[in-house]
Amino acid sequence: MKRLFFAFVIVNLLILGNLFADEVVLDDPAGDDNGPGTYIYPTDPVYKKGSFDITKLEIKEKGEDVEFKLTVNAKIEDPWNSKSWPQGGNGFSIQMAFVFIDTDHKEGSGEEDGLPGLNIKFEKESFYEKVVILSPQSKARINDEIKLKAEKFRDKIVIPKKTFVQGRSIVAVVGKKELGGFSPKWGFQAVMQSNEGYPDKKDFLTRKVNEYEGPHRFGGGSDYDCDPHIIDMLVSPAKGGKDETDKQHEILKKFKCDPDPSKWEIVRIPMVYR
Ligand SMILES: [Ca+2]
Ligand SMILES: [Ca+2]
Ligand SMILES: [Ca+2]
Repeated sequence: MKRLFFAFVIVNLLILGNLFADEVVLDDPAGDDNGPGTYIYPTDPVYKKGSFDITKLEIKEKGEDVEFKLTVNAKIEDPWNSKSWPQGGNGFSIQMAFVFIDTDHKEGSGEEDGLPGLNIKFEKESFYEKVVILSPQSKARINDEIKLKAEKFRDKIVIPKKTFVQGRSIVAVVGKKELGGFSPKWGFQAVMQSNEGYPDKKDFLTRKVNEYEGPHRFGGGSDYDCDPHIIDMLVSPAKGGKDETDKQHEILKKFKCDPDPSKWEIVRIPMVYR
């Protein structure tokens, strides 16, 4: 009897333990993988329908780690065989995503500018403290890119311990220490890009959005670097409703282009807070 009682207590503790492990689940509607509503995928057949369409971001505390699981609306493939790349890749090829995190939700506190090549800024209440990179590239390649193009962001960038694929999801495991802890009350924003192995000299492994799509270029934007180079993002309340598609389009349309770069206006994007 006593033994049975202890088994009962242990089972309950395990259940409670799981309840107390923090988790955030954010949904995104399908079919809004067109940025401000106009973007078109590159024409090469590797860019399969739905590959850049975020449907869910799950963030789970797991002991000393935090797991970021980003799901898209297509099976994730590795058409360029990333594991054969010079420094070895993570088993996918065309996607790259960034999870920006606002840990203090204080106006004006943190970094305002998105990483080079994204052409985005954050709203004043949502400047970020950390950004987790979900990339098929090796840690060595990402570190090389930081050195070349993103020194200013070095203390914000978090390269996962490991990144791998599970069906339609990219999973990244990050040390909690590197995030400075974990709280489900933090603000999160996942933006979808495409991994470009031969990026422009200022772009952080990102693929460009131009006026017209090409084999390896998104279309429906501008040839100047004034349009947001993100294909999909999260919007509050992150429940996956149709209203979130409209809101995303509205936010990402607010850029201005001009032959004179001093007249450009870059979009400002929000975070999602639970
Ligand atoms: Ca989506
Ligand atoms: Ca902040
Ligand atoms: Ca979206």
